[in-house]
Amino acid sequence: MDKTVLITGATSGIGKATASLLARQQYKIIICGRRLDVLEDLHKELSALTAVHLLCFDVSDKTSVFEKIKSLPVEFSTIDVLINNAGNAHGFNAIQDGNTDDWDSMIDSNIKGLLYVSKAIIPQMVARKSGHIIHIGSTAAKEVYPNGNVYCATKHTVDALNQAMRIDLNPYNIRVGAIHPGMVETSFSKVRFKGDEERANNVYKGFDALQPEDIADIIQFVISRPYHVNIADLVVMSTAQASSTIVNKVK
Ligand code: 8X3
Repeated sequence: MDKTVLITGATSGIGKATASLLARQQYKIIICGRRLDVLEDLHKELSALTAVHLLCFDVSDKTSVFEKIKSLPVEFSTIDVLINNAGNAHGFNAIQDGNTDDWDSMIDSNIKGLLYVSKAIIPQMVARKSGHIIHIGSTAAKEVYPNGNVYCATKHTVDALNQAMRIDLNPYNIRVGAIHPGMVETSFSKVRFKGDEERANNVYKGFDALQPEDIADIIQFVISRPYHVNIADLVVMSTAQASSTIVNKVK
């Protein structure tokens, strides 16, 4: 496989599952994340399967994003697919009780980080008149739910940017699309609830939640369509989930 895929947030959850699946299918992959030790372990594991390069940076650190992407060795520097996956939820409070540091963190990674990484990679896609950008949004990009406020706003922005990039990049033959997962059993809720494992685990109890591998599978499907096919916008929930607030849980 001569396609190179760059994945942000590759150290856990959907990003890690996607890196593993694409490595098994011999895509060349660039794994990006903030935790060097985890990236190194993953690099070691996946190098047995395919060509892997790691880039350690925080997507919200503008200078670092541009420097690291510029530092890619020539054999990894042509990026065919960008997967904008990094992002998180911090806190779960009504707007009047929200923590402004949490708001900053979500806006910095989910919006600004996605923009910086895209800005660092889009010019080469424009020059080549080819490329594929996939945004990992959320059902929170499509509806707002109690206490979701700023997180939902950041994901609505991802939805808007997905549409905006598709429009602006349309003359350049670039594919742009988003996948919007519902509840996926990852460390997402643990981060949102600031380490409260019991509360986090309860989110995924009583129903068959989506697993990160389910979304990785869909990403692999999306990127392997013939080039004239662009999956523009895809909402994915577990069968038990009907909306952000309606989940059929066994009592
Ligand atoms: C994650 C899904 O339901 O917590 O983006 O918003 S949810």
